[in-house]
Order: sequence, then structure tokens, then C-alpha cells
Amino acid sequence: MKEKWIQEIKTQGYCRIPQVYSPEEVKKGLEMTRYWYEKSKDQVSSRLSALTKNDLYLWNPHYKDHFFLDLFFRPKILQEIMMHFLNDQWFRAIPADEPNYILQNLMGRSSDQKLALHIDSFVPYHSEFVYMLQASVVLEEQTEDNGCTVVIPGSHLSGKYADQGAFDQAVPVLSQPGDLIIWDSRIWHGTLANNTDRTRWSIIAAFSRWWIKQMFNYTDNLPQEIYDKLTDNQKAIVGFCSIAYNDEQEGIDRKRGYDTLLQNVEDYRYKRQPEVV
Ligand SMILES: O=C(O)CCC(=O)C(=O)O
Ligand SMILES: [Fe+2]
Repeated sequence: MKEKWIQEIKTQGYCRIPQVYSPEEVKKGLEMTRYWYEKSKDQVSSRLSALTKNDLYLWNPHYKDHFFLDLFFRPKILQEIMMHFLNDQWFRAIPADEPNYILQNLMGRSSDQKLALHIDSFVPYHSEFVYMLQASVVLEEQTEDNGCTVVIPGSHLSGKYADQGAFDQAVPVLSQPGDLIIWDSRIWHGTLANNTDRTRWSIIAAFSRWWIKQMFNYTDNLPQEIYDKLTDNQKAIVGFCSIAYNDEQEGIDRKRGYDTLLQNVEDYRYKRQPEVV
């Protein structure tokens, strides 16, 4: 089955996998998203990108509850697709049948105004090699009325930044609670405006190859109680097996094995001893 989704992502740049999550998981996800959004919405820096100013965002939900990371760890199909596109065959310190890609960012999002077409891969390029994909866990139905995601199929291979003139040809990705939508971060995408008075929450994670700088400094800041719940491989996905060493005495190859994982998150914060002069 995964071949069908992989093929769609390769050719169209995205796919929608129906009903990956149970109604119970969706219900819990929505309750927790609403709870944490209310609790944290006033604590957001004004240093936001122009794209993200108007909409509802729950930033870094994985700093708040382990449930949000687990949403992306549990489905086997998600892991298989991400491994297909993002695993580095030369990352030999991690077993070849386990993920060596990393979490680039994680957020909850609901639409308000139209979101302009954009790419999230920072550079457009034409290649079969992919270095970033996004996965959106749909918690509420997405329709043309409430600000669903829209995409330009095939645009991930255009080798160009998004052309706003193409918005009229964008295809709405209609989805149901429990669906999982995956797109190549090069695809031209955005959202319609939300013309209802309701939310349309989804939890969106970007995963990238291990060498890409993450959006936030997770490896210094993941709460210890969440770190303690992760398997070694899940720690690697959060970034703990690809941290840059502080100097050549500590290590050189950033493709680190599980044997370099530390007990406590605070131990990753390097404390260089002041030199005595
Ligand atoms: O909410 C969506 O469907 C898309 C959001 C998006 O493109 C983004 O946050 O980069
Ligand atoms: Fe995006």
C-alpha cells in the first residue's frame, strides 16, 4: 500500500491517506490542541514570518505533551514513507531499517485568512532527491469554506518559487478528521480563507534529512519528562543523533549513534570551562 502513496508524492507532490487515526485519537488531539492553544497563545514572540501572522498557531506542541510527537511516531505508514524519501543511506551509525531523518518543526494550525502559495523547502529545485516533507494530521474536517489546504499538483518539480498567479488553479485538499496529508515541501501550497466561525485544526510536522538546521533548538530545550518517554530512535528523530559537536576533541562525524545519547537534556548544553589566563 505504501507504494501507492510514495508514487503519488513523487508525481503529484502530495497524497491524502484516509483514516490513519481513530476517532478517539482525533478527539484527544483536538481537546489537547484547544487546551494548549488557549494556554500558550499569548506567549508567542512578535518575531514571526510574514506568512504566519494571521492564523491560529500552536507552536511546539511537543514541548507541552508527548502525545503530539506520538501522533507522528505511531503510524507505520508515515514512518515508511518518510524513510523512503528522507533516510540517508550513509548514516551508518543508525541501523539501516530505522529512521535517520529528523523533525524540522511541529505545530498546530487553523486557517483564518487565505494563506498565499509558498514552498517550505527554502529553495526550489528539480530532482528525485527530496529533503523535506510535511505531514498534516487532520483533526477537523477541511472544506473550501473553512480554509482547507490547497496545492498545485506537480509544482514540486517546477524548479521555481511559487507563482501567486497560479492560486486560481490550486486544488483544494478536502479531508476528514483522522486523515493524514503528506506533501513534498517544494510543492506550491497555501490555504483558502476560513469563512466560517469555526476552527479547522490540524497538527503539522515537517521532517527533513538529518543535516538540515531545525526550526527550534529542540536538543537543548525538550522537557526532560518528554525526553524520558522517547526510544533511542525517537530521540534521533528529534535531533539528538545529529547535533554538531562543540569541537574536534569531542567528536567530528555528526552522524552519531545511539551510544552518544545522554541521560539528561541539560547534559547536551555544553559548558565550556573559562580559560584561566
Ligand atoms: O495549514 C495548512 O494546511 C498549510 C499550512 C502551511 O502551509 C504551513 O504552515 O507552512
Ligand atoms: Fe507551508
